[in-house]
Formats: sequence, C-alpha cells, structure tokens
Amino acid sequence: MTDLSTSEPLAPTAPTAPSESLVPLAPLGTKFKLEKQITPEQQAFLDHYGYLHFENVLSLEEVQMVRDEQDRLQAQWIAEKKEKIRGVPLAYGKGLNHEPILHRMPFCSEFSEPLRKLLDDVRFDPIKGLIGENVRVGHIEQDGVVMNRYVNIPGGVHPRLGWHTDGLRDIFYGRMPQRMLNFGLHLDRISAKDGGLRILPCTHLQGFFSMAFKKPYFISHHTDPNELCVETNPGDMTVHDGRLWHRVAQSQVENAERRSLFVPYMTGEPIIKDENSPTALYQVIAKWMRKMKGGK
Ligand SMILES: O=C(O)CCC(=O)C(=O)O
Repeated sequence: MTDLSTSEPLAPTAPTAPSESLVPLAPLGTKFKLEKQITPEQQAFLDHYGYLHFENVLSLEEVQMVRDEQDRLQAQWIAEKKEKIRGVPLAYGKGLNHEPILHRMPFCSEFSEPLRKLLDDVRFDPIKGLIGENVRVGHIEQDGVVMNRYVNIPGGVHPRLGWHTDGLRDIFYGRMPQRMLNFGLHLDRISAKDGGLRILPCTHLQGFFSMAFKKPYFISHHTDPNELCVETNPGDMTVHDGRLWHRVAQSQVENAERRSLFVPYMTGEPIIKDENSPTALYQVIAKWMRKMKGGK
C-alpha cells in the first residue's frame, strides 16, 4: 500500500477569475461543440467551473448501439447470475416492468467490441489533452467504464445517486486522489423534472478537506443552492474533473428511466483489475447501502 504522506496529491489549480483571464469565460450552462482540438475558451471553462458540456457528440445510431449493448450485457450477466465483475459487486434492481435489471455495470468496454471501438475513436482524443500527458482511458482500472441505469418506480432501489466526487476513491486504494476526468455519455432527453446530473461548479478547486468532507458521501441527496442542473439530449457528452462534487437527482416523473455511460480518463499509477481482484471497501459499503434499501 502506498504511504499517503508521500503520494503525490492532486496539483491544485489556481482559480481563474474571469476578469484576470485573457480568454473570455463563457457563462455557466454553456453547451459546446466538440471539434478536433479543445479551444482556449473550453479549456478556460473547465479550469474555472470544473466541467464541460458538449452537444451531439454521438449520432442517434451510436446512442442506439450503446443502449443495445447495455441491454445485451445486462441480459447475459443476469442469465449467468454474475455477482461481481473483477471484484466489483453488481447492483441488481427492478426495471420499469419490475423485471430484474442491473443499475450499475462496471468494465463494460471490456465485454463489448462495439463500445470499445466507439470509446477509442479519435473524436475523443481532444478530451485526453484536457488533463495533460500520459492520460489513458481507464478500461481496466478501478471500476472501468460504467453503464448506469436509474429507474424511478415505487419501491425502486436506485432512482438517484447521492453527492460525491469520483477522485476520492483513490483513498481506498491507499493513495491521495490523482488527477482524473470522467466523461459521461448521455442517452436520454433529460430536463430538470427528469432528475439527472447536478453539479456544484468550481468545487474542483476546493482543496482536499472539502473534497473529503463537504457532504456525507452518497448519503446526502439535498438540493444545493449552488447546484447546476445539466439538461441533456441523447448523444450529449459531459466532462467533469474528478474533484467536482456532483449527484444524480431523482426524476419527478413516475415510471421513468435514465441511462448514462461514464468513462474515466486516468493519470498516475494504474490500479488494474482482473477476475481475482478483491472488492474495494467503498464497493462493499455501496453494496451494503443498496441492501438497506431492499436491493441486492
Ligand atoms: O449518471 C450520471 O450522470 C452520473 C454518474 C456518476 O456520478 C457516477 O457513476 O459516479
């Protein structure tokens, strides 16, 4: 296990005050277009707010392919009665018709050729440049590429996800949080009433104490006065800094489903997972919390 005191912590980025920056800062909520290169405006936006939103990154055919792959893998893993993938417990629950489903599916790109091909497409290369050199897609690291399915039905166990940052899980691997970005592919039309992604802009600049203790991880679901609701269309992509606080709000519509795919872009020493990997403590806690709500 790495000695925490000697692990290299996240390099804190100085906040760029709009007035001091040479690059004009676009207003919060701006949706960008993903081109072959990240523009200085996009970089300044990420540095300042901790996230970016790109519209129409996937075609509707690609969105359908991702949805089909999620359904295919889900059916396969349920039929095989899989309990864990590479040490990560699977989150079983009920779908819109009360059929068995999987709410979170880790390492998906390892089990789907078309998904792997899509995520390695050159269109995503500019994203890697956002956090510097030696960045890699975390296909086989930590939880890998995760497919999410939130279902809002009476008695449902996973209609939402509490406040958290993604970077803190490094602590469970015995090291300080490393620099990372998580990019999300959004598969549904989601407006504020449908729940969906809520972020706390600028919290990536908060420092370690606030990253660890600002809110109780995954337990807190409260609306924060400073949160931003990220409304998406199928094929949109969001990118957020691993230090940014975010949550997924529950839909106000009954019998509703939302799907997303999250892809980690990692730096630092890789923490590779295989079939013999143990379950990390944060995954044990997540499973225990699901059980408390009646899930598996
Ligand atoms: O579904 C989303 O938009 C966010 C997912 C997320 O925060 C996570 O999987 O850690």
